[in-house]
Amino acid sequence: MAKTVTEKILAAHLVEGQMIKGREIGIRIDQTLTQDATGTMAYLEFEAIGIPRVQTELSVSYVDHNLVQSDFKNADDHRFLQSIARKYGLYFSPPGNGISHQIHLERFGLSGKTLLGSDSHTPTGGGLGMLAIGAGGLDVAMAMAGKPFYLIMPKIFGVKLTGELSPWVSARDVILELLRRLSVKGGVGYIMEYFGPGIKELSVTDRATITNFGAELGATTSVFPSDENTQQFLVSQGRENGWLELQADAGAEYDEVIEIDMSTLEPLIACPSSPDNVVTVQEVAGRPVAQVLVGSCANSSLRDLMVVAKVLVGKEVDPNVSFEVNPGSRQVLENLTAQGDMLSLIRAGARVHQAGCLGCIGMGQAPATDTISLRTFPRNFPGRSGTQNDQVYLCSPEVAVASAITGRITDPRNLGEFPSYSLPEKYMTGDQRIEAPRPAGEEIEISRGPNIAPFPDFEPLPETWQGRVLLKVEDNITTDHIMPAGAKILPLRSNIPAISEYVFASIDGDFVKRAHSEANGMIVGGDNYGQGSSREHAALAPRYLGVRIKLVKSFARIHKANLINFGIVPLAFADPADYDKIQQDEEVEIPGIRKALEQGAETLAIRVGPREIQARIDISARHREILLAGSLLNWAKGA
Ligand code: MIC
Ligand code: SF4
Repeated sequence: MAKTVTEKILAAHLVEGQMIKGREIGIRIDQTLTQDATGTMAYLEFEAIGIPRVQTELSVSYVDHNLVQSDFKNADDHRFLQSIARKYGLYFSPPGNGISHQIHLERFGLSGKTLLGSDSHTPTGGGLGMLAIGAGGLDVAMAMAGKPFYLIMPKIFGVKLTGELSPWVSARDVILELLRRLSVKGGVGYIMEYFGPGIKELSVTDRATITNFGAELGATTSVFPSDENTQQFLVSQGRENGWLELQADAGAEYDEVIEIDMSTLEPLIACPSSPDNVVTVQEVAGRPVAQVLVGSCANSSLRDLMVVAKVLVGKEVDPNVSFEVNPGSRQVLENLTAQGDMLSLIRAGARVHQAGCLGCIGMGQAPATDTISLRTFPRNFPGRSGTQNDQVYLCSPEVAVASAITGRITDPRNLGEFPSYSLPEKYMTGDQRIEAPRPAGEEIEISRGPNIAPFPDFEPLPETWQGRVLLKVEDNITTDHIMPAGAKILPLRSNIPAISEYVFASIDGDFVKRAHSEANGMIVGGDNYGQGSSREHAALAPRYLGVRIKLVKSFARIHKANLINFGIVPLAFADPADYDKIQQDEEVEIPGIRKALEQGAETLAIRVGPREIQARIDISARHREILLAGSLLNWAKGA
């Protein structure tokens, strides 16, 4: 039977189950990546599993998120991660080297391979034709231990690209158009697979912008075929030996198909405060901007920064704008400098930072009160920038630089002719700071700072669960709402008791107090609950506070998996209208919950005072065992 690229990669890695849509499958993972903000916990979990060395073909630990060292905590974590990498046979990329996804694309990603990363933007690797999936840290720890990664066999959404992009319109506009049409829920349950004559117009880094931002569709991942452009990229990286052609067979079938004629696209922008709040730049042009940030795993490749630099030759940014450049990687910085483009950026007034995530996760670069910040980043969820009531817009590097020059949101087509640029045939690869795995058997002491708290113990599921609704929230709640990030909270990622004091801080300042006063808690939510990041702290910290049940209209994929991993039962309203029948502070009981899970029940009755609500429990047999054991770690240890 004719196969899609997705089906080919999945079939080559299938170790459990059958590739029937909607059923659970287990796949072999070739490569893993972690970043520091999720990595510390992932390696504590890996240590708890007790395997002496990583079992993958290649695993990399990156430090890119927690770069501000306002006290010992982040620096301690960096040293912890380095010592772990040395002990367990991983590559280690130290702070200043750049963003995991950009470096992985440049130096490690390979067509046809599977990559599991403890970061939701891992699908960036799909630009190279690999199946790159974001997951919670514990799932990545299991993959490093050589265990399969389990997922629900997704449907495949074919995205047919035709036509050519006009000057000043770029890859970011392609994926903004998809967000505009499909919304932040449009990709849930799907892998997005790109095909059609238009793809040859896109370089690997353009494709990576698309697969990266595709995470905001809620998709499991996104993937491009591997073709001559892929080969050319690997040649430029000195990695031509790793090239493998990978195309969908003629006649391959997709569950859905959507077509984008790229020649009809114009510059687009996502308005505050959701990546799918997309309009044309023309519609919002003229609004004054105070900050323009170019960077992030979505748009900080050499191509993106070169275009910005070329536009700025002989120009200056508006004096009312803080124009900041966050390079994606040390390699990007080296090449930019070698080509002379760095000079144009500095002369034009750019604040050039070290390579890393920085303001994208509120690690500095918070915008001023009541001002507009334009960013080439993937997310503009409320308050994520570090400023309350922020007004963050997401756009292409072209729109960003045009607006930095004028001080207002500007359609870049007003700037006249698009500058010419050429990418090097061979990049300077800048690998000297990536530490290769140490040989097995070396005596390595793990460096553990005082901020690293032991992993909490979680008890098995009780026979009957009784508790209170601690919070009721709306649709599209993000993990940034549940477990905020930013320069103050991120350093607590390796200390669950400390970080749990900030759960739901931006939504309800009394939540933690209420949770402490109740033994057992439940959260009620709307659609697409837990969208956004892969941070397992959004499950771990509420669990630590006694939350054992989440009842919502629907879940985002990674968050649901994280809930199960930490023993929180993910329930969905059998009738979404029942959302109105349960209120915050009500007492709730689920009689016989343990037995129901043991017996494979697909619905559960929830008693809310005198009423009863039916909830669906849509999980695999393996998930049931994990929930009964109280957590994936308990289950894996045979508890
Ligand atoms: C994000 O972009 O939200 C993050 C920060 O990279 C997260 C990971 C985290 O919370 O550490 C993600 O995308 O998974
Ligand atoms: Fe880093 Fe932002 Fe990318 Fe997350 S989205 S990995 S914070 S650059």
